[in-house]
Amino acid sequence: MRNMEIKKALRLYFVMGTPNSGSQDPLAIVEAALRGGITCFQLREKGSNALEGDALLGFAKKCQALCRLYRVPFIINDDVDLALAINADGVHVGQDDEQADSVRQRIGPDKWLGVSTHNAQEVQLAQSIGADYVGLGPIYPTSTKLDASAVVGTTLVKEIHTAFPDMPIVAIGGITLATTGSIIQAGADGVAVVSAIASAKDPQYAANDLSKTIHSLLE
Ligand code: 3NM
Repeated sequence: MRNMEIKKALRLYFVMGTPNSGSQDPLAIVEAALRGGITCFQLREKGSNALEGDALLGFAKKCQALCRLYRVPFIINDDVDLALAINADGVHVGQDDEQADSVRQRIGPDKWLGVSTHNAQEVQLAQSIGADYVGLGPIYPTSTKLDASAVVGTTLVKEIHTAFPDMPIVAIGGITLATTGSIIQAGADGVAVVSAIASAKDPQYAANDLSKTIHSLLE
């Protein structure tokens, strides 16, 4: 039941922080993405000019309120204290962030825990410490995450989906409308994107296009 709910939420997973918003109002982008049909939102406040302290707390609360309005899960990247302070729906961590098993202990059994992974061994470890889903990437080259590891392609999605059929999988890294279909066909439950929505001329339109493509393949 929880697995099915998570797999559905992963379908169109929008990841963003204020540094990804260019000259646009970041909150307006989040709302446009929600109107366009994203199924999950992750606040990933990283990079130069990232918000901190009260400014971050305030922005996170505004994002959370919008997500609640649209009944979309609100996940915090790599900041367990913030996730606990505002009672977010979950936490996402990478391999270099706080150890996933200690994160699970701190957030308890109910909040979702996502872990970024790059191979079967990392997925196995994530599963053993009770991750609710794994991120796989970067599928394609991306300029959004400067320290992204080597490109894995859709081959890894197929391999992980076959080896861990119950584990919810979201693919990330350089994904566009044009490549979304092949990623879903490879066995991902959904795609996670930053720039395909945040840098689009019309984020609502971009999200809606992605949403229609994904739902037509998964219904
Ligand atoms: N994580 P875009 S790639 C946040 O490989 C993130 O784990 C990645 O941004 C990973 O959709 C990435 O603009 C950036 O390529 C994704």
